[in-house]
Amino acid sequence: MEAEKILNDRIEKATQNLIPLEKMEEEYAKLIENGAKKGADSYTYRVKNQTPHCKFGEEGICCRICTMGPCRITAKAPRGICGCDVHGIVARNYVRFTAGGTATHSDHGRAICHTLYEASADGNYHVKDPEKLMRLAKEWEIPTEGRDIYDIAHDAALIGLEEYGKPFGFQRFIDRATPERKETWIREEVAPRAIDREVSTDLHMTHMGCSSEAYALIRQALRSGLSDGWGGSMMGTEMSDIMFGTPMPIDCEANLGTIKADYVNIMVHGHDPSVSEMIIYYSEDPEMIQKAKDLGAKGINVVGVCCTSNEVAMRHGISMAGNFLQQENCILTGAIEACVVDVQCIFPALGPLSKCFHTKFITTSEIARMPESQFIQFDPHTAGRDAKKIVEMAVENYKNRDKDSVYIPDMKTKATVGYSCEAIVKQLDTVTNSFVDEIGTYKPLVECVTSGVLRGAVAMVGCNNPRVRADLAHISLMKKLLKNDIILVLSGCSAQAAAKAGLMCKEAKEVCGAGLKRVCELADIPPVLHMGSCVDISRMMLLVNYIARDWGIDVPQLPILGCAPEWMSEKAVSIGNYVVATGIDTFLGIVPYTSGSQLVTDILCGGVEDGVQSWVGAHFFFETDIDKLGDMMIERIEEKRRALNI
Ligand code: BF8
Ligand code: SF4
Repeated sequence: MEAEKILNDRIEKATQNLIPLEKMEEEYAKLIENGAKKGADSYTYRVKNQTPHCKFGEEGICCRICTMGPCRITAKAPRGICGCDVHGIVARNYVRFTAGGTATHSDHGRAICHTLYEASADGNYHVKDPEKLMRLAKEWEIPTEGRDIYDIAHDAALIGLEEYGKPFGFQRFIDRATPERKETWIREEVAPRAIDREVSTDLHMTHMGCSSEAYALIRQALRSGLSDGWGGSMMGTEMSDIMFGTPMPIDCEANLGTIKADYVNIMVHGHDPSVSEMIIYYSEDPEMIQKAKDLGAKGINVVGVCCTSNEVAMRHGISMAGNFLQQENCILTGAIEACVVDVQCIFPALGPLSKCFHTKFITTSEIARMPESQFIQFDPHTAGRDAKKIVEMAVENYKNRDKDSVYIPDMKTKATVGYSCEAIVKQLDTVTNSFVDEIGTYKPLVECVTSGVLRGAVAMVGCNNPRVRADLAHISLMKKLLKNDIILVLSGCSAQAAAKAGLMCKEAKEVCGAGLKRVCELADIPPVLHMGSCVDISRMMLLVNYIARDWGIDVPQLPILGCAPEWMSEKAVSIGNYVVATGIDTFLGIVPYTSGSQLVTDILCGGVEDGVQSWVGAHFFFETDIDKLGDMMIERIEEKRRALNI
């Protein structure tokens, strides 16, 4: 009786935390309607104006890389003016799309290295995880004996920066992969060299009159992706952990209900934690809080959007107001005093939108300059002063809020976030207590999979995209996989989709199959593990390689898949390339601009003998029917299990 009561209580608690998508959509529609009265635009209106999309663009068959064009491939015109065929054009476009993503993630990593280079005991930025720094120093053979921690940090930052342009060899981080992966990459000529070199090679190969052979181009797309996942992104993750702390499980809240009516609200949005960390620091400054109180607010509330949200949630428990397609909704509440952005995934719409309210839209990076914003350039030397100024501006702006036009939907869920590799190992240690080496052991997890208690794992990542109902693909897929005892690791906007729906809390075990539920109880974890922002997909790559090491099999044999059901950005294609090249089958719910070439599709999706499958042991799957995509993933996991005789 008692057990039954406990179970009922749990289910009740879990369902309270699960907000149905329909309820969320009703609230978003209300916000858009209220906003329209103030002249606010919304992506939902703009989508209508842009539909139907250009078919040539969608299929990737338009080439505009020289001014003899643009050339568009049709039945009547099967070649461009230079003679390039459709496969060359589609593959070149694919490489250029990848280059955008690789450059973006990697430049983020570079910026973090620069910040670490400027860190000092009495400066704006510090070393918060000296142990991680020491591990990296050992890996990179940086002398540590008797040296000041900041001297070691500067050496690490410098070596990190040199990875971008070193003239010879491969990227250092590929030594972290299993020997089999490294050998495969070198054998297949996709091992990444200097990070910037791969982006240059992308652009050089795709210049007019260079490569037009699809196989060679797709190979380069993989190499470019690898220079992101095992280069620039990993650099971003590593140096951020050293400076801001390696994430450990922490509770937070999610969705628009985390914006507080009687507080000064500051929304941090973008990707680079160097900005948001400083804003948080000053939002906790007693002088600032007193100022807010003097103006009638109860205090200062910081909320996050997009990957910045992941960065600050997993290190400080800051609320996740939402993901990519939620950014306008936040401003539409009328309760945001300042929207502070750094780089990537920021709608240019936010400038004009903020003008419909009292919101100050503040840009902070020369990389992301936007009309109708106030630009305050962030720099490691002046970051403290600038952040203080921004927080002060937000506080003072509270008095300009039109309280009658505030509408904050009453939607808020609990989430537990911050499962870095270090955190996962620590959690597993509580189950087995078996210290092996500095990396730790994932053997208990392997045992759960080999015994069949867990069927496998899926890394679900990526954006929202108005091509599908926002979050629907994420949430429905997650529920389906959880029910089938497949554990999930999440990052990027997929993570916030889960958190908003209430799937990222421990009570969500109630929606899982019996095996996964048992694992969650034993290890005291949610069934959906938050691993961070999009650059933190590098954490997932390490996790998968460590699991392969502890299992004693190759990565492509693992019943582990990648999935991006609602992706939209160039970064996502770069990610897809390195996830596949790491040996992990990757399932996409949005088709890249490749459908114009059957050959390119086949090379990517295992349809030809000589393609990514034969090169790296994994391939892409494209399927826009999300239910079908879920079935395909479950079947693929079972297929891998059968091959392993488990
Ligand atoms: O890098 S998941 S919408 S926020 S691109 Fe952007 Fe996509 Fe979100 Fe982070 Ni990743
Ligand atoms: Fe046309 Fe060739 Fe120039 Fe492309 S490179 S625009 S296909 S002529």
